[in-house]
Amino acid sequence: MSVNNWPKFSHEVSEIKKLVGDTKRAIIAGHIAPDADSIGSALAFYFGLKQKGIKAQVVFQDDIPDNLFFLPEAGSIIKPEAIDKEPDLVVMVDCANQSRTGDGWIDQYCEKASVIAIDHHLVGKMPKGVTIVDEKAAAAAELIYRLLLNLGVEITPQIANCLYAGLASDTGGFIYNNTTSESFEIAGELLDLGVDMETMRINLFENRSMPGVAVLGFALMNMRQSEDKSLTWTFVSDEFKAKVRAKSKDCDNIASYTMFPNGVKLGIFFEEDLEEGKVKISFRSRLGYDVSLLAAEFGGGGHAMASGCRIRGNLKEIMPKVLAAANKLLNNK
Ligand SMILES: [Mn+2]
Repeated sequence: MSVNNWPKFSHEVSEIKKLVGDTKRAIIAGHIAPDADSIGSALAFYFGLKQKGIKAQVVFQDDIPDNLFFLPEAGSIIKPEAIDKEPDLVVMVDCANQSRTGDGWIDQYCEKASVIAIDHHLVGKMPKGVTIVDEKAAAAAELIYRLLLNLGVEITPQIANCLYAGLASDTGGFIYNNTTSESFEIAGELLDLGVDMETMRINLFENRSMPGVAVLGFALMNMRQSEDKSLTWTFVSDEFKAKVRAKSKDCDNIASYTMFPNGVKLGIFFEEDLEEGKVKISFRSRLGYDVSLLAAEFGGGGHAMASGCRIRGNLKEIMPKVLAAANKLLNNK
């Protein structure tokens, strides 16, 4: 695909060109519980704006996961309260929904500034401003890559590494169904532009903390499967987390193991966090069961095959409700 051939979004691209040309200060935000795609895409766009002489700050409400600090400039990412000057441009990446960026901190900025949203999730209400939403894209990073090229940004090794991290992570290392020939095409181009594969693999797919290994073991030991095998679920209790000194971040990337038992169609991972008074829930699915519906039912979001939500309460209260909803989804298809 040639650089300037992105017919699907040519109108949006020219709108964004205009906006960027008028911008002096920007903030770039991603979604809560940030992942490599949200952070990598935000940082890549930050470097792109910097090339254009624009002062930008990358803002996330939630902490950056430890394993993603290897991304260039990840250490400069700020919390909303640290925004020091009014931006004239707000960019949302990997989420096109103001509410996905947190508890509403972004609303005041969106009211006054121009807004750009780049996303590959199912989006309910579009924000004001210019949106590039493509559910067929495997990662927001794919869209950011095309956009940066169209804006005339030079894809430096820093940008390439940020984008590759998003793409590799959202495709599970290029094995999920969302992976397309275009994903490989873009990955190939990024590789040639300076991606460090070993650093990527270690930070995205290995590098688990020892408490993280312990909670994974607990979750595997406590995994249960419905009689017909279609539903698998497991949990990590607050009690066990305390015992092995595991924090919430040590419980990342456990949900995908619920899809390991044979016969499973839908997997659920529950993480109890009594300090926050919430249970964090991750859904996984295959064979066309849409778990974004399930997450949405409980106020969360995500993709058809991977989604999540947080519910106030403890495991004992929450698990039966969520399992019942999951059974309903399985039985109604
Ligand atoms: Mn994403």
